[in-house]
Amino acid sequence: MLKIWGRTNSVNVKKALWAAEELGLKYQRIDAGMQFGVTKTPEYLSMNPNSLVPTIEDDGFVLWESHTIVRYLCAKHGMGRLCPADLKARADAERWMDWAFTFQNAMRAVFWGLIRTPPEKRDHKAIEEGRSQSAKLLEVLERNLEKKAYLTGDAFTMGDIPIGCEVQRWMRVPIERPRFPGVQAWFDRLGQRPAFTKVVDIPLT
Ligand SMILES: N[C@@H](CCC(=O)N[C@@H](CS)C(=O)NCC(=O)O)C(=O)O
Repeated sequence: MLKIWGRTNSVNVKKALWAAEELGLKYQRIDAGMQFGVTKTPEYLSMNPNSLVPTIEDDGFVLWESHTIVRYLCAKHGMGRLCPADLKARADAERWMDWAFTFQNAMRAVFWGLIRTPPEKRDHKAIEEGRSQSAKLLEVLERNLEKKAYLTGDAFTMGDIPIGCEVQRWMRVPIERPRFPGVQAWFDRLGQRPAFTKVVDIPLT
């Protein structure tokens, strides 16, 4: 059975879990990272020398890097659906997957500052810079979603998964959010997917 190592509150672990859930895969999740440790053990380091989560093992094949895991699972189990079969449509989805890390970088100070740092230690300047940089990036997403239901068109694909996890953090942190009607409508659509509500849209910790 597919194994997925990683704590459920990690944005990058959520991507692997969401893909597995959308694909209806049976999997075993093993807690790892932060308070659970595990990632510094020799066994784990032999699978993932970065000492980070997520890592998966599928029939003896070990893989790390969350977006690559999503690509792999979708290509293996969802070709022509979650993984577009057409090369250009697939590249379009993959472009948004990679862009999700651009957005993650902008959001880092916001998420860590407001969710994982006690109020007296917060760097409010860094939080505001991250918020404003993230809002600027969302203008790009908004332009793409103005006339589309999902990132690459009418259908949900793997292109929606990484950025869906990143935008969930933006939507749930206590900040001022400019109005982005296209992004909001897309996020509401994601909220109708049982897999999203099960493993992604859980309280931020
Ligand atoms: N690019 C890597 C980044 C992985 C990463 O930074 N994971 C974080 C959690 S989101 C981590 O392992 N942090 C240390 C920990 O949880 O102990 C990926 O997408 O898989």
